[in-house]
Amino acid sequence: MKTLLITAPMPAGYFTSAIRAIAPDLDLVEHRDDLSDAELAAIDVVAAWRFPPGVAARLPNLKWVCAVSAGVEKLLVPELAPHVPVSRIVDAEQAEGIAQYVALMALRHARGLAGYEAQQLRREWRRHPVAAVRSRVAVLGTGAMGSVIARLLGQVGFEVHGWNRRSRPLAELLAASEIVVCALPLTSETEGLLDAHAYASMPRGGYVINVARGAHVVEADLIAAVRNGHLAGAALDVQCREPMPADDPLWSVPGITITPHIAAQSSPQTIATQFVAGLRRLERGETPLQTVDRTRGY
Ligand code: OXD
Repeated sequence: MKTLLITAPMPAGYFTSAIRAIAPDLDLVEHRDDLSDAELAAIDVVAAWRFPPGVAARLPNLKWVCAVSAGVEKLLVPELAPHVPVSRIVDAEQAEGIAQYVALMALRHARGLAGYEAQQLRREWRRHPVAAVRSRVAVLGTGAMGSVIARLLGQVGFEVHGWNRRSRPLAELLAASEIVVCALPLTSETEGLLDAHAYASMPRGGYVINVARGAHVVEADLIAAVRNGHLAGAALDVQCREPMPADDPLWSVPGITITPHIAAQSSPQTIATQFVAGLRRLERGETPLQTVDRTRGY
């Protein structure tokens, strides 16, 4: 079977080497914009982060799409033939890494570290009352990522409440949460969930941590809520525009910390191992593992 790798912005070479190391027999093609219709018609499988516009419609013999990521929303394009299964990567190490990032940002906020960093810049040695962290945190998403995040936050002292689409109304939980963590899949139901209404529901001084997808957050509303002092700030590992351009207004909002989608990554080796296992199943006529429900979006 012939596999097309579409991994940008990560160079495909990392994945090609990792796959070749465990399955040298596989026929791999790295995506280029000038691939012809005949070259695309010969593709059986795609391993990808996102489909470039129009490519999914030019793959008449496609049998499987394997995301090189935990989230698959960039692959669920309307042109993708409905019978093609889509799998995702499930990586316990990645979930742990994301949970560590969330704990870091939640503790940094709850322990007031930004204030001490500002004091240091002023060479000011000043103590303030301090207590062990007990803040209430809402973790939106109770799946593979959300559950690991919730467990680690609980271990370091936060009072954690998970939320998913079957839970109580979101506004009610937000009103009782000093910190809100977004670990949801991006679907038509969750896009823009964290908007002006959601921020207004949170208590004054609230803090938002997003490790899911930029589009969960209405960025203009977040900036307004932080600039007007209702929210203390946010840590955004994901943004609506990635890579985030230098003129993006999010860069310069005091209280908002930006990181470039690095909360955690699956290694090319882990992705290669799961991809090859799925491909071997496909070759035996079986369905690959970790397929998503395409109508639900995760
Ligand atoms: C993701 C990933 O889905 O990095 O963001 O796996």
